[in-house]
Amino acid sequence: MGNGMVTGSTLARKTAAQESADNEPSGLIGSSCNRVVIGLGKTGLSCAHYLHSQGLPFKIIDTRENPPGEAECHQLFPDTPLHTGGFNEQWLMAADELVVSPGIALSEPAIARAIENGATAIGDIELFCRAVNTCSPKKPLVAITGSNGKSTVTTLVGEMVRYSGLNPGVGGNIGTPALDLLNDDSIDVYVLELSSFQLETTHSLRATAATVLNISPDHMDRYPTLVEYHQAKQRIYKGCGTAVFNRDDPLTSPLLPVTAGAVTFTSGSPDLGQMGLLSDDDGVWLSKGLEKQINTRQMKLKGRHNYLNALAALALGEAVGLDSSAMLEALMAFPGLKHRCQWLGELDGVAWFNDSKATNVGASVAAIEGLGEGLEGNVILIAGGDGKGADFSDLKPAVERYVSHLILIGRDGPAIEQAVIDSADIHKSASLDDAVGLAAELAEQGDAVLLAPACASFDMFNSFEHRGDRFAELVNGLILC
Ligand code: UMA
Ligand code: ADP
Repeated sequence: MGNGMVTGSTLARKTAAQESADNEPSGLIGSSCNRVVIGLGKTGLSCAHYLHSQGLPFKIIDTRENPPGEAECHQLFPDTPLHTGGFNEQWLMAADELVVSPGIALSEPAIARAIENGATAIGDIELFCRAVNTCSPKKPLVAITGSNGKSTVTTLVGEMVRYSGLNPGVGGNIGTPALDLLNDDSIDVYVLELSSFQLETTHSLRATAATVLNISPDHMDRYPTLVEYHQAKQRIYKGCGTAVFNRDDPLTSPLLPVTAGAVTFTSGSPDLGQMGLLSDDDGVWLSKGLEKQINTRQMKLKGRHNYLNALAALALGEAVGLDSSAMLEALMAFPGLKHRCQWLGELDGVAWFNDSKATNVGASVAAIEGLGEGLEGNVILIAGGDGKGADFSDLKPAVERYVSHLILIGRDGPAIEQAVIDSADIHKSASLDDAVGLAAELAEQGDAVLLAPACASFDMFNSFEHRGDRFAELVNGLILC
């Protein structure tokens, strides 16, 4: 990981201004608060529903000409002032509180000016936390962030809750806006995936258990350096009960002292009472201290990165009081998520894997190493797309070690080529369809063809799902014909 520029001491030098930005805002909740919701996507719409249900007035701005939630907004909240196609400076400068959607940066000049003018910036997760924190009794809340593995761990913890006979409310960045979960009274435990964007505007989280799974560069088109991205992720630990962090990745360790518990997980041997991996003649075991809990052969999730995800999920589950045997049952049954190192099939001794969700370098490296370690042959890697300003040099060691042919697609293919030059045979394809055809020609028995692009998909597809589905369709076409 080429993130050596960030160290504990760099990050310890937090300025007074940053500290004060971390303080909880007063939470203007009365109807006299001049509130503007920014964004009318999934998040903005969920905020509108929530504020409306609370009888709190608000205006909405979306810079898009036709934001996705516009029709629903007109229909359900016809009296709510809506401004589309740009910012409304007048509304912003008069605002006390901005409820900013994660897709909009706080550094956006119009928003920065309003904050400078005294407006408080919050997000949907802050509204959610204010509501949950004032409920009695307060329901347990598990909060999960990290550069990679968030959705896997969030889903797995949700399953662990379910196997424990409780009702999980799974949401946040994974898809269902957190505020929508408040409509379901039957939820026993909230399990939230939180992005760095959502954490930036969250001040009152106080999760029962929180984790930063790992940190590697991502969203470098939104953050000036890794320091700001790291600081946003660290906000998840604020006021948490148990902090669960990765002993192998110092950037995940809480910057500020954690008042309650802390549990670490590692791919090495665990310390007493901590989570880690122990090996013996029977293979690799997920373990708590010296206690072997489950052999990885009993799990459907594969790859060292997924064993770390499972360790984190077990620690989070324990922190909210889940039953250990129910958690292990959930783990044994969990098949993993689509588009994450998903095995598609085998043809002439060549296995095909869809890891379209590898939208950053860290995820691609984990997939290449996870697959490469167990292969007779080599990895044929298909990569490229919209690199989001990433530095691709961290791909080089994994490519050098495990990849025989690298097939590049998309806008940032040339940037990847520059970064890994001479590490593998490099080919360029004009489309994913061509790349799959070429991979089929190049692959030899014992090889694996892996789509792990290290890039977002938006230059060629609507989403990573669209890209992964097309890949699966092409591979199925090969295998079936
Ligand atoms: N946008 C504008 N103008 C606006 C508002 C938004 O141009 O005024 C653009 C944004 O730049 C972005 C798009 O519209 O390109 C969507 O932004 P949004 O904030 O309206 O997004 P939502 O539809 O509310 O979805 C968000 C998360 N999206 C982002 O953070 C970009 C979803 O995560 C999340 O599932 C949803 O809230 C529910 O919580 C998606 C995501 O890509 C999956 N997340 C990033 C990631 O995982 O890497 C962080
Ligand atoms: P996120 O929600 O953080 O994007 P996902 O669970 O959807 O995480 O996985 C995203 C990508 O990261 C996939 O390519 C997956 O194979 C990879 N991945 C999953 N867990 C880890 C991990 N612990 N470390 C590195 N990469 C991981």
